[in-house]
Amino acid sequence: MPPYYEDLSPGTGRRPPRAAFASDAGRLDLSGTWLFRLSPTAEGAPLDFLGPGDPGPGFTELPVPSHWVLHGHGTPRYTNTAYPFPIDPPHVPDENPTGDHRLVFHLPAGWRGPGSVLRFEGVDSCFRVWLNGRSLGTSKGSRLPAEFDAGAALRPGANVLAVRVHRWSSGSYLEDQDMWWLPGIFREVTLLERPEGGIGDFFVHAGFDPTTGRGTLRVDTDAPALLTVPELGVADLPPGRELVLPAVEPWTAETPRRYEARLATPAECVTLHLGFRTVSIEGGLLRVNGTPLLLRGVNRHEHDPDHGRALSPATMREDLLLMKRHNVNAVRTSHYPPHPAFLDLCDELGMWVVDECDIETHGFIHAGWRGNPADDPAWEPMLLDRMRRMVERDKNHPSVIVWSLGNESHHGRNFGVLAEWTRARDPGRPLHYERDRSYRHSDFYSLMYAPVAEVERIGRREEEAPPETAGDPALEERRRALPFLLCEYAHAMGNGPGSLAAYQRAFEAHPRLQGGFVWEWIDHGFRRRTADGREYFAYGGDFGDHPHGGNFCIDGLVFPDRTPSPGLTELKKVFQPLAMELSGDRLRLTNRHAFADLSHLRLSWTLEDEGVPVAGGGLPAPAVPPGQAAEVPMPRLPATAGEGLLTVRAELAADQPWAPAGHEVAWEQFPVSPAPAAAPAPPSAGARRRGGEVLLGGAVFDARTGLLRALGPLRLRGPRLDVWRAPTDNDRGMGPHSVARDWRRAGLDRMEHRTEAVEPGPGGLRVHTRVAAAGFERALRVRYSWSAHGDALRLAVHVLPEGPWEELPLPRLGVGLELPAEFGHVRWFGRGPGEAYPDSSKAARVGLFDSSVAGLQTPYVVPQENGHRAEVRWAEFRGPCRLRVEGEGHFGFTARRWTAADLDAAAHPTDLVERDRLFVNLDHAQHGLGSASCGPGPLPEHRLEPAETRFALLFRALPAESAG
Ligand code: IPT
Repeated sequence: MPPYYEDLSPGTGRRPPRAAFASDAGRLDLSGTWLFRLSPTAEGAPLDFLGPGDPGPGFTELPVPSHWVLHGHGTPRYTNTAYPFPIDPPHVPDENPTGDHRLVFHLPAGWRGPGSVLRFEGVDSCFRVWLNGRSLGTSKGSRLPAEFDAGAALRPGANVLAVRVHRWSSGSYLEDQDMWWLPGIFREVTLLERPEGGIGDFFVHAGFDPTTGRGTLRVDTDAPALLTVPELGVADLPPGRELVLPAVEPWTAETPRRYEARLATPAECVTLHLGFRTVSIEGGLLRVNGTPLLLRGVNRHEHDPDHGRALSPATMREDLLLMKRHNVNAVRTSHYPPHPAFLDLCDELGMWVVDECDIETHGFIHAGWRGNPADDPAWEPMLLDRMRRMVERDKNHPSVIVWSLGNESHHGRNFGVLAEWTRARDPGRPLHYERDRSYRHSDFYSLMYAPVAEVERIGRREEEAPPETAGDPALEERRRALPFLLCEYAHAMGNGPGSLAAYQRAFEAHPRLQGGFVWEWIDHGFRRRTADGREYFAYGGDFGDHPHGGNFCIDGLVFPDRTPSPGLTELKKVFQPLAMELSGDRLRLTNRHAFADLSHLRLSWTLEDEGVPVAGGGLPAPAVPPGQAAEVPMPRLPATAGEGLLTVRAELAADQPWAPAGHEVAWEQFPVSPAPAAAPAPPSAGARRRGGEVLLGGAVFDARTGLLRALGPLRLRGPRLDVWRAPTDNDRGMGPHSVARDWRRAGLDRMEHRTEAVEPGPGGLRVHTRVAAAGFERALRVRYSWSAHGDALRLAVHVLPEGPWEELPLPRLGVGLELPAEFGHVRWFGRGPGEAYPDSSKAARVGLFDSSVAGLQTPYVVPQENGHRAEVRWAEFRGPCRLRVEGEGHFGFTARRWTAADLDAAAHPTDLVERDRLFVNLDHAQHGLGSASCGPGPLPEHRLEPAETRFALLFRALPAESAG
């Protein structure tokens, strides 16, 4: 007989799964300080802590819930697909860290002991439990509840609860999600009174018929319990009887209307919140209350930089508030059922939820999928147990609209068993499973990381049949009729993702595309400190863990501490549920909500002249119905002297549970008058040599290299061509997509400059150079043409690629220069306030901005190219004097105290050491971001192909601005 942690039973001694609910029966939260001891193996751990006497040696204190590896006992381990132990199912290595937990608790006076239940909300990965020395049972399935009968073992007064937790178990084979392996009792443990005649389980069915406005209500329960909904006048509805309510307000994620209800027997009363809604798939579309949905979703793992998956209620709420404030309307609970309180919050605040089962066997890919538990009948009970525990626990949540069978487990018969059971148990929710490309067990056609072009093809119903259905017309016909979801897309690793707007355009253009879920919500980094106390976030390998998946877990829209990344800011803009278009003096408003009209928003406008507000006011906000459009007249705008931009903002008119009044939901910017064309002044001076220098107006150049050395009082190292950027995670890419590897092979990180000619003349200075990498003939010929125009110095750059450059985009194309260290501030007119790249620029509006150099940096957990400000008209770099740069046409800039090579070499932001100057890049263009760290690279239009290029910049050294 194998030990319980290696057998194929999901557990022993457990009670049947049931709904999570709150009642007036006694509930004792056993969270707090427990005793803990770690043993290196399961076999060698003594059972000396079960009884009332002192436990054996080696125990220290540990908070519960927690993961012991985050409290100094062993280390967290991160792997993506690889199992951190040999593929030898269902066995695990002898080295199986085993944590013994012990708590003495006191039963409150008056506790109704018989029938009491011990409930564990989540224990990773397998455990056995004893109460007062009596074994109650065992369980596997880390992110799912387990209940044990405790009544017979319970005593008045002091009770000894002992829990032995094994880091590895047969269950671990089903838990190969791309995340940290974090053992422990990481969710609450409670003791529940189960009064005789109380309520064991119930299933509320609260439907809504949009054509009549009627609600239907039925509760199935194992007790003779009666349902009362005071607000609806429902009193004592018996189980199993369906009631039709003439008028109810439906629940939707946009309008999360709930009705408080009581389900009661004489012995117990449960409080619940009903949400009336009906989920269906009709006409090939996922609908709620008859209306098709567009899911603007994210994949959410549970992660906290200090506590791992032991999340506080405040952190769960913070996630939801952040999501709602960024126009996210859907969550896929990748890849396991979340803490049950999270779903309560989704019901309350409004969120569409795809609830995913705790099943992933991804590591079998490294064994050619041989022995995959998903396809082995011997594993069926364990898989089915997980599905049942999820469905039973979460079935009463209106927010849960789809059940997902799991993630990345290839395919197999057991999914058929799960699907069949679930359909029978809950016909009211469709099923999702992505990896079985026959989709026989899924009600969605679903993919991950498909490129925009493929998604569009699917939208037009022009996709090819997957091989799994190609030979089976009936199956293929079924698949073709399914609604489409991208269960993962836009890999938000490091700087990125790009192309969010392009995906959204596709989703909005084709009804069959019902949206998707960005991968992923949060960077799974752990807070650590350097020896000298500076904080950083650790990732795979930083704990000496091996094998490890490096920083592949740092792929979220928020940083580990939940600071929104630029990617989330971009997502908010792209997801905004209100589209605005200006045509003439009319503003067209398209309401992209599915259920809410626009009456919760108020509109305002601002006219800016060269970034300075000159006029503004409110606008009437019509209550445009969901999915419809209306026009409002715009006031007559005054003329602007310079570039005029109109910005229209929509903000919350009143406080919402998820954001205060004034929170900006949507905005749009419209150019209303172009920048006046400045007639180029004729050159005011010629260039002449003086010793080793060339003088031109107020500028001094090195006569040998042609580089600018001084401009008036300002000493600098002159601009010269720069094509390199510190590769982003998306540049590094995964698999075949590594453009960064191509760049390095081509030597773009080590370009050398050869000055061919420095030619002063009456019209200015011409410098000819050839820029190329050692070992290669391909080059960029660069001509710098400098001319003086009063106090301004103009630089026109001409770049001509030479030799074979095929298929090799440039990271960036522009010039780099160095300023003295005292330059620490930038003011600019262009896109801001945040960074922007060609395929991630919607969130940055055009305006006048100001930042310290430190404030320009985005602290990606792994340093990489960042902080680029785009479509800049002019910028002033400020120090003892000002260097003003104006573009003839727009340019971009970065300014930092380290080089691209420094950024490239750093593993954590704390590795970056400030140098003695400011490194400024003035870019004509940057390569897009894409999301090739797992998925497609930038779209063709956002690739920076080498081509003959001309751009021009105007430089001025100006005195520092006087205060005030
Ligand atoms: C997909 C996984 O489902 C997800 O958990 C995560 O690992 C993501 O990739 C990458 O971060 S798997 C897919 C790339 C085959």
